[in-house]
Amino acid sequence: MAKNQAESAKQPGAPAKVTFLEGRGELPMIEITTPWSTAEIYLQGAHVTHFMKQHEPPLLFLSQCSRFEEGQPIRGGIPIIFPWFGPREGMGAHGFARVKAWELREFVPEPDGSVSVRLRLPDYPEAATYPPFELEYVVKVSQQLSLELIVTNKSPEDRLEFEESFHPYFAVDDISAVSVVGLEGCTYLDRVADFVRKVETERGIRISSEVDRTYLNATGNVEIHDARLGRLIRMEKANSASTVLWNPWIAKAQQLPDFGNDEYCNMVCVEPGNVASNKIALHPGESSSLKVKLSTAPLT
Ligand code: TA6
Repeated sequence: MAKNQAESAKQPGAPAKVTFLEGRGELPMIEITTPWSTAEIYLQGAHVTHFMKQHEPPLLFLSQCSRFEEGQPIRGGIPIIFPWFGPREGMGAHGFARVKAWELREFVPEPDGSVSVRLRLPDYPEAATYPPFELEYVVKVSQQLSLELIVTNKSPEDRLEFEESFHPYFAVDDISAVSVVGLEGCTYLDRVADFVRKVETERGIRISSEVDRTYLNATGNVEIHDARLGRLIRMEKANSASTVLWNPWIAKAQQLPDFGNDEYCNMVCVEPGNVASNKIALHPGESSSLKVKLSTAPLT
């Protein structure tokens, strides 16, 4: 590419580039390039596996050991959790939306060079035990990464009850130099202590062992301060009452077949959603919209 073309491509306003290709494991994938960033979305699970601003390290962690097989969860990126959170007898953890193929509905390149991709979960047998619903997902790629999960109860008479969450794996340089800010004062269920209810007392939460906490009625925004990288990751959320914080640490990392033994050092999950007592119930015809905007800034 000639220099002037390269420069024009970097100026806001150059059209976004959207490419459809076979990704890892020959799974269909959408590759997106904007004037500010690149992103990748696999149709399996409508899974955002990559987002990176120019001149920055990737925002998202993706395990070197992740599977890329039909029907298997991808380890890393941003799994979509629906219609249940956590384990369920005889079924995969975190619902079926993340392991099924989604349909691409449309992609809309904007004049400023950003692009929005809309995907839909087709009807699958796994949904048979739920009232009829529509599940759509909109991913907007620009200098930030904006996500919206839209659930509509299509039943004429039944309530639709579900849990939902984004499950982003954020990339960090070294977990020992990371603090998570924004959950102080919130009540949480501590999974590593038999789901005992506790209150968060730390303004900046540091992680030095397995952490698996479901913060309830936690509607506030959260920041991840990465002192080694000098980066602040900001998670602004709307219509989300719960936030889960997870790092597997050493023992759990060794138990996960699709996760490297030492990869716990380079990731933290901060998961905006509506789970546990914050789960959602929609009346017939009602819709919900879980929104999150992910951005980065220098950590000053
Ligand atoms: O979000 C926290 C959590 O529920 C942890 O308990 C751990 O199981 C993590 O999700 C990963 O779940 P997965 O099903 O992707 O292995």
